[in-house]
Amino acid sequence: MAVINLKNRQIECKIVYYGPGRSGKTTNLEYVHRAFKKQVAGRMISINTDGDRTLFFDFLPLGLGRIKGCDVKVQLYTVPGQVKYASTRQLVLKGVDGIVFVADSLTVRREKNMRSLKEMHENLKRMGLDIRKIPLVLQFNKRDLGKKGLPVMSVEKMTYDLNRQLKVPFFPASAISGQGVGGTLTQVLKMTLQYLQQEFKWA
Ligand SMILES: Nc1nc2c(ncn2[C@@H]2O[C@H](COP(=O)(O)OP(=O)(O)OP(=O)(O)O)[C@@H](O)[C@H]2O)c(=O)[nH]1
Ligand SMILES: [Mg+2]
Repeated sequence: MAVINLKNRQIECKIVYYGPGRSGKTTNLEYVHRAFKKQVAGRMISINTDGDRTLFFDFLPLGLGRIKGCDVKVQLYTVPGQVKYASTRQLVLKGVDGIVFVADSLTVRREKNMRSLKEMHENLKRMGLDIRKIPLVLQFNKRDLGKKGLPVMSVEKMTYDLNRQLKVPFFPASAISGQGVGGTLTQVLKMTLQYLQQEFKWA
């Protein structure tokens, strides 16, 4: 839940990167941390990791400066994608204002993507949130692997699997090179701030 202080004209909101294990959520935040230095407002903190696996969450604070007269701060989080960390995912999702669902383009990860999206839907419902209302963007990550000869799904197939009902903005991406990372983040921020403006009429 965003913290909106109209008296001091300060807004703080929370964006969560959700998705199956190894889809590239932490890699997204690492790229943002490297490439958007001007907006990075503090250290990237990875709580409890095992190699490149997130066991609790990653956190990166951003400062967007003044938007419509308000000082806007954003907190980016990632969930741990491994199946066994279901309760941690619920915990990290608490108070979410906007979501990036990071799907893996590898064909072998098809089921995992769909299962994770379904779980996210259920977690949101449990928290009284509607997946069709919350600002949500899909990212089809690891597009580069197709060019390396690995079997990846077409954007059309991933759209059919994950977005035929939701119909939210989606971005092909390669988080490792940063392609599509900025576009994904910009879109979710735009949608989240618009949503908060409507909800809290701060503009
Ligand atoms: N080729 C390629 N590899 C990627 C890309 N994004 C991430 N990876 C690699 O995939 C592996 C998993 O990436 P992470 O960012 O740790 O994945 P995660 O979603 O945070 O995984 P969990 O923390 O287990 O949920 C790492 O070895 C990354 O380097 C990409 O766009 N292309
Ligand atoms: Mg991670």
